[in-house]
Amino acid sequence: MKIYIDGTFTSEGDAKISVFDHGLLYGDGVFEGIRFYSGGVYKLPEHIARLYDSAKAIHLDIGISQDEMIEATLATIRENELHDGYIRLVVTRGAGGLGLNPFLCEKASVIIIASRIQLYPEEKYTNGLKMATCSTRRPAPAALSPSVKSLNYLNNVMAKVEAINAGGDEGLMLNEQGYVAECTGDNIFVIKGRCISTPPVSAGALPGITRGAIFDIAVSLGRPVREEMFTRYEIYTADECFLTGTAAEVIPAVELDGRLIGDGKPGPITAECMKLFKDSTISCATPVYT
Ligand code: PXG
Repeated sequence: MKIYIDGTFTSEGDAKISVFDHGLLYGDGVFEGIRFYSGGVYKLPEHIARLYDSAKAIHLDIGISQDEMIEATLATIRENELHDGYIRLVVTRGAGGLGLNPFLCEKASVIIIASRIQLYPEEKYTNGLKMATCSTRRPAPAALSPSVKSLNYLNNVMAKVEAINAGGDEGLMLNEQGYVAECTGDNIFVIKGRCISTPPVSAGALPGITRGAIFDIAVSLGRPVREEMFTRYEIYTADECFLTGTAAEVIPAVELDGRLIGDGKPGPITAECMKLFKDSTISCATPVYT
């Protein structure tokens, strides 16, 4: 694999950054995970806009324009001659001193890695995931906005550890008030009767790109998504539940904390959303090869 670092392609073995980079020392930086399907990058401008919003929020000057970032992303896929896969954009604060002050870092570093990702085995898309509630809460907005996709994912990593130790595939994360926020790397949707609901961003959810795609799909199904606060009760008693994320795409969740959701099988609206999402991956793409 060829890795893009600050405008240059390097072979995987030679792709290295400074041990003084504040991305490593303090988790000081931002990232994006993006999919490409059949030579088209899914919702590329949306992902790049979110990356620049995350950077703005942490007072990080990426140093290149959004258009240049789009071109660099496409160039990395071309360089590796890929048609289907996953692309990780990482922007670090850059090399600085052994002190927090980010203004002493000379300039941000941009790293682009094209690869593959399979988060869950195929069987989980057919039979659904098991979730466990984590005692690790989403950070309060006054600590670090949950909308920032920062390199500091330790909170999510700790929640994932809890979920796995509890025998779950994915961990449900609550906010400080005990309302459902999202999962460790995915947004969550519940369906009850004709209603599809998901927590608002203000509950601690990342404004997921896949989440946004489901909003459009739900409108096309004549049942727009309701953004509302809910607790675990609404998941235990839901008819259906599914998770969304770039890596996971749309995946059914059939159990939470030992309770079956609905009849414990993926439901029909989930199946419809999975199918319509697959269709949308082709129609919302920026071509890599023209
Ligand atoms: N919530 C969080 C905390 C995330 O990190 C999502 C929701 C879904 O957002 P998108 O825009 O992808 O629909 C994410 C994204 C992983 C992994 O390895 C997870 C994400 C991205 C890349 C890798 O689990 N999560």
